[in-house]
Amino acid sequence: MADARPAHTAPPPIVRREDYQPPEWRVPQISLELDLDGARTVVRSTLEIEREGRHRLPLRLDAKNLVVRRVAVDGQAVNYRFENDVLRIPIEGDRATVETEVEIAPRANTQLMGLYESGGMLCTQCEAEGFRRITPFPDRPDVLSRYRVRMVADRGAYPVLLANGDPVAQGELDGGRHWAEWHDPFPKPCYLFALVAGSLVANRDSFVTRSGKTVQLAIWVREGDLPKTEHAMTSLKAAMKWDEEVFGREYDLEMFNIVAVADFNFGAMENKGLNIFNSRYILADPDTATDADYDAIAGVVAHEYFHNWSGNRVTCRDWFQLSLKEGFTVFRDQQFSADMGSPAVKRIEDVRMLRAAQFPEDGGPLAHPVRPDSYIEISNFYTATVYNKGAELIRMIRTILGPEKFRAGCDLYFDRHDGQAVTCEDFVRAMEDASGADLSRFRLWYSQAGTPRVRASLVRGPGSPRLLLEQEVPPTPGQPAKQPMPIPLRIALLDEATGVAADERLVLLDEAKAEVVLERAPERPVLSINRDFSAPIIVETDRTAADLAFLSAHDDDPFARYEAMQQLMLDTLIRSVSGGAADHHAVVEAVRHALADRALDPAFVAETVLLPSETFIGDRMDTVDPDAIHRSREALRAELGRELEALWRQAYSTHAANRYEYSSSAKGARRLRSVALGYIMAAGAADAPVLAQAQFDGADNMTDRQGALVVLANGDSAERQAALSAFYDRYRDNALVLDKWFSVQALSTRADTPAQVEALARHPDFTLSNPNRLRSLVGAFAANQRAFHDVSGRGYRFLADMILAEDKLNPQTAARLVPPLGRWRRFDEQRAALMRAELERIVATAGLSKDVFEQASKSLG
Ligand code: B3K
Ligand code: ZN
Repeated sequence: MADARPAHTAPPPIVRREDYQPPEWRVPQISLELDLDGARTVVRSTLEIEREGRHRLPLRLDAKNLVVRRVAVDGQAVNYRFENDVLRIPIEGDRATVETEVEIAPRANTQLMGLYESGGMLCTQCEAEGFRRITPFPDRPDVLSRYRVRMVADRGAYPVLLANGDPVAQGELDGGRHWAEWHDPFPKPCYLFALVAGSLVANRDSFVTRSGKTVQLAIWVREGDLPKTEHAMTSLKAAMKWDEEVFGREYDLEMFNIVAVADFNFGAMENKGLNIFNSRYILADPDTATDADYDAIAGVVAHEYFHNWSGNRVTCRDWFQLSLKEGFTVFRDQQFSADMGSPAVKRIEDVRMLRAAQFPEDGGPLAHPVRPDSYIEISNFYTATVYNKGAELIRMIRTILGPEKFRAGCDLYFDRHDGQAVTCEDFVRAMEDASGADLSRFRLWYSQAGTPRVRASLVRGPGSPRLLLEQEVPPTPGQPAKQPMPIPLRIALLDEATGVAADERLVLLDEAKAEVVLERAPERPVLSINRDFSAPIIVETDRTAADLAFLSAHDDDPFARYEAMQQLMLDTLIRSVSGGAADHHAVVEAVRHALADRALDPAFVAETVLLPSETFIGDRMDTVDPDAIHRSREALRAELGRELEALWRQAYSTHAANRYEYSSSAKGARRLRSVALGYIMAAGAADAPVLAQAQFDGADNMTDRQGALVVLANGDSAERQAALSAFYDRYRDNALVLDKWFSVQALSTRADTPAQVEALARHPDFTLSNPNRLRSLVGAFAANQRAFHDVSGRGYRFLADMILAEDKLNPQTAARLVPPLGRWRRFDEQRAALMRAELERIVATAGLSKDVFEQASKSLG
């Protein structure tokens, strides 16, 4: 309960971007000595400090949950003040050596911030403000220091001792103890500090950089996990090479270490030279990881590696600038994954993710700009807006500038700011300076929240057709009125007679309204717009079902082709949810066409024949009716299943499982096969459960096995329970696979899912202390629209109970579960009242963390 707010106190303070002040003291050098032990660790630190500017202020060090044993300045004990988590130390001159000695208790650290224990090893997490839980320090990203770290520990319990940079010395001590010293030559902010101590083994490899330097690579895991590290290692080497080729960025230390830990608040952490990963983004073999897991591992390994330049060499001035490193690095990892596989499928996945996570955020009470203006707890701002919309901003800059000028802008940014802590503004200015472009209005994308809506209609002849565009940026909390944004729209006209695209161009819509005359138009033009999803917006057009069906079969831009199909499905579903006649004909024919088109990549077909999710359908409606959406979507699924059953069966057998192989084509085949199985099941075919059971039993890989399990778990065949039990028995000792077992049930489309989930929360393998397990059950359930929004309100009550229980252990992870309750405005009165009541119950709870307080109180807003 370390960070709990006492009941009935004033709300916690708000930090504002406009209040930024440069640091009063610099710390060019820090030496740390840690006497490591799970129960009690002693941390001695020596800071070389320098006064910045002309002021007489004391040295201000952040310190949280530390037992301070000694503070000395230039060797002399001093009188210091320690209140509200800040240590104030009077300093006479402009330079001094400040020593502190503190005690911490890693084993008692359930928040997983600072130094903590996971599975017997000790590891750290410092971003954003965890370093203050290890030692007193100016814990802000614009204080950059060179680190020397000496670790002392029992050799039996902690045979491996790792820290940032390169190892410089090690030795033995009496009593079975040993020590190791590491130096990191690159000045860094303290959020990039890391150490690991434990019983670990390494998968070792090396990489020769393009300038000929050999870098030693190691991925550290627990002994039995070594065979599962190959894919992560392959991905790391591919990422190192790609960053040299595409961005001209080389690695800079002699050594690059990655450590996998089981208990971790998010995906991974880019600590300089010592990345620490949630084990789910490292460990994979065909028996335990799906193709999606393999892709995620490659993406996250690359992301953390790319941070070495976009984040570490050039870092953030303050946490409001978080997207400077995160948006840019997500963009870089997306480009990497696109180059490693299918760019079309990757783009579809990224947009699906943006729509599932970011659009709802942008349209709800927690909406904030990519560069936020204020926060109570910065951990709450590691959001889809900062990350994924942030990546879309970088992509739009690239679209506007073109690839060559964009690359020149990146080069200038890295050259100009190497070793500095900078702002989003510095990034945009480097782009302008290198390209000559004027991005003044583009800056609105950083400051204005909300997803712009663009209405587009094509007015056909006489004469050249005209494209009428109109944009609107909705009000968001604190931003009632908006300026029009500069929106880059890739458009083309397709000739209805030939299917050929003409007059592809980039239109920059930067007024509220615009009219574009399209001169080189074909006779019967059909509009293709926001091609490749050139802007993160919602487009509304007056295209007919026939236009959309035509585009879904002919558009030469794969994303636009997928999008046309989605729009056709969405229009059909929304009409039927709103009580209109359910005319499924156009969708059935468009899907038939996609399945029959032999020229298409099976991975693309699998994406394009999937119906929009229930949540996405809800997002496009004025009031979400979860039950009606579920019914309409299931009805369309069933009809697609029945009408096209022969084609689904054909797709299923054409892509029949062969011996497992990890390749793009094998992945695409597995994906389409699982989608086809889902439709055969939806058709109600009598043999479908048997088919699924056979796939489940015969699978030689997790993708096929889980694919079959999902289909069975959604139904009520006799095979269902058998498969769930078999899966559990086979993987009960593998935490990452057991997470899948929980998720599959939490995401089930069955009517009894709320009750099943409540029961699973009492299962002996469920625990609040492991964030992966918590998310696998509770996070997945909250994403299951129909189950979570059960009209009884039991889903809301369950989630609130879980949030309150988790908050006592791990506020950061608890707070991430709040947003689904904040969507109450989108639902009918009865549900909205029930959701609000749970939020109110949360806010009224004594001892709530500021993390959960911020999310829950803003959600009521
Ligand atoms: N930078 C870390 C995220 C840290 C989250 C702190 N609450 C991982 C990443 O984005 O690469
Ligand atoms: Zn990142």
